[in-house]
Amino acid sequence: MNMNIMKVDYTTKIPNNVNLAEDRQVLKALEGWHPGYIDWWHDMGPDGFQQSMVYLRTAYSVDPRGWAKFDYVKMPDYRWGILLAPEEENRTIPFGEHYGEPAWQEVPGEYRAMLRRLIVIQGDTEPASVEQQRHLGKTAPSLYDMRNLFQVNVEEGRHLWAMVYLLQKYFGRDGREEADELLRRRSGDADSPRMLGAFNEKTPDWLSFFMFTYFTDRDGKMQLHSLAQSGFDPLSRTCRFMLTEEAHHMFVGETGITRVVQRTCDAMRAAGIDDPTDVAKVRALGVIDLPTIQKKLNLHYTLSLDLFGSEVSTNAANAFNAGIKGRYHETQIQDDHQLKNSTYPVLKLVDGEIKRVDEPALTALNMRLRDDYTQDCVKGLLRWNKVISTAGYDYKLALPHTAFHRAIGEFKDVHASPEGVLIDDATWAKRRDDWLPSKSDGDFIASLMNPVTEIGEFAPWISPPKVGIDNKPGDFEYVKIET
Ligand code: BYC
Repeated sequence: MNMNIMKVDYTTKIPNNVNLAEDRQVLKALEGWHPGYIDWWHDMGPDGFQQSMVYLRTAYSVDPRGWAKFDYVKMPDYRWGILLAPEEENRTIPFGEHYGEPAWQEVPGEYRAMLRRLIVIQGDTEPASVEQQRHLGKTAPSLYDMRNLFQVNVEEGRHLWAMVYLLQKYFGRDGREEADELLRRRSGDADSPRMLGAFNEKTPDWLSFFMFTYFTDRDGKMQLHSLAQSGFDPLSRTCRFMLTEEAHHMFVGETGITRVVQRTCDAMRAAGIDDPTDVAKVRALGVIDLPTIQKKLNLHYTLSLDLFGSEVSTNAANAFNAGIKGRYHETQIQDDHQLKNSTYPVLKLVDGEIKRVDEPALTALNMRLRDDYTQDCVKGLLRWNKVISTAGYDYKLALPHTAFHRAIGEFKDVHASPEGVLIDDATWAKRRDDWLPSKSDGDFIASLMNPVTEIGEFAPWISPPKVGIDNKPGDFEYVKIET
């Protein structure tokens, strides 16, 4: 393997392993974009704490055996850089009409618009999530959690850089314009919102943050995996490295929810509560009751399902045929990688009933990726339910049916219960607050969001983690707060 690509050049203003120093035009474009990025970070990045020293990891190499270093750094001084996974020698396009041809090192003219659209959509989600999470530092349940939030935030910033590099290097003037637009749109803005639904929602509290990093970052994982298969090699290499960082974000979500569930179960046990659905009694203990956790889960899971687009999609078919966006673990699938004659079962609304219908596999790619996603989601639920059953409670968190609470695809115009029973508007209106967080659920959670900034201390609604970041001890000062 080429060792130069493993190491990252940190002597330049923009750290990179793509030899930017000799790519004057792109370097100039990126240096031109940099001040706007820093302005955006100050305006829309974490609110407060910008002068605090945060114990962050920074990617120093793309070697999977050791790529990051931990150290105290002020967030605005974080070294955002361009990191691509090493080039695979003689890589070929692993699917679609160009199956088996050498991977492209330049953008193929005929697919330029399609590629640019996917890169822009991917890029748009990264700053969006930072904007959604910008107020959370102020209510962090511990310095450990605060540090994890900021780690996620700086890395989403880096993922924006990754997409902006592709736009500026491979798409000329319109790439530069798109790069500027990525700094102009704002999550939730009425005139200039972010592109995808879930990224315009609020992340009002830390339970939402954990749900978001569990469910929505996991959509990111699936989409990045699909793009990592791309015949456009620079995109593939960028996404492969992004996935390394992404893993930590989902860890934050999974362990965050585990710790909330753990704390709730511990508190219920200590108080001698046998019925976990006795919401008022559980809330009186100052912890989040399991039914409310289920509602938050319902919300974030379904918002994330919408991110996969329509179940049946010609966009998805075209991107696959073109060799631009593949399937999850494409190279490990045993088939023709062209989907010429195969079908895939899709849940559809047929004569007012939810039915499984075989569709051409090519147009059903979004559904397939979403199914892979759902399977991946289940793992966390097993873990959380284990905590609940170990505590002796007969209560199970569950993923709602895919027809429930949808804004995109087959079920966007109907209402269904979490079990997948179709219901009319009046029933929906009556039951909505039983299934999704209500205003009063939000107010209750908000009442618990009191910051805890003493070293080694945790808010009373969440358990401490089992291990520290970088194996640090429980009394480690993850953030040295400077106001
Ligand atoms: N909201 O054929 P359709 C991440 C639009 S997350 C609004 O159904 P397609 C991260 C669609 O654009 C991963 N609009 O779907 C996580 C199209 O509009 P146009 C981000 C939507 O195109 C946490 C029309 O509906 N990456 O990284 O097959 C923190 C018909 O489209 C939505 C990607 O998404 C929606 N939810 O699939 C930080 C990868 N869904 O063009 C980061 C790139 C659909 O006709 N994106 N529409 O006007 C894609 O692969 C696809 O564009 C999509 C949609 C999966 C998003």
